[in-house]
Amino acid sequence: MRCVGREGVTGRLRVVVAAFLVVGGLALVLVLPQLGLSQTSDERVVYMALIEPKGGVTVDKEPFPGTQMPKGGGYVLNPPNPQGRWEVSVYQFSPATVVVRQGERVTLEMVGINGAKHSVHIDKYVPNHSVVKRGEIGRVKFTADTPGVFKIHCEEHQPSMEGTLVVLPR
Ligand SMILES: [Cu+2]
Repeated sequence: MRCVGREGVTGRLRVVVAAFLVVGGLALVLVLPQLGLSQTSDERVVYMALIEPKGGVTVDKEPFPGTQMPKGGGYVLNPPNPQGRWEVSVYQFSPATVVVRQGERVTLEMVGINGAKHSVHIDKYVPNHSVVKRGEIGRVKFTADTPGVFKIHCEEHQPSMEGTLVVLPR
């Protein structure tokens, strides 16, 4: 029978403690980025879809409402087609509210899902229209140097296609 002396037990204990430290350290390295605690970057990319949710039905199920929609292209109410189907839709940014921190270098990556084109500008930050066509990606970049609440506009689809940029103070 093999006899383990005092030195042998201490040595094994050291190996076990060292193994725990290595595994624990590895776990921290893997978990911290998930918690966002190690994020030091001042870059922020926000992905936005330029969308048009739509609903429709035939007149035998629901009569055409004939509502007077606000002008500007944001709301669309199409009367019944020859098959009796009518449709309603609205153009929107998704998400419509973007929150960033003061000082961040922001990229809004906008994808045109529906609508032939969207001419987008942001009060204070993006004065010139950035045009995004269906099936294309438009990237708008700016540094959020001033805190506050700013409107994001689409020229073609008022009044509904409007977003809000919130710049939180540091
Ligand atoms: Cu639009």
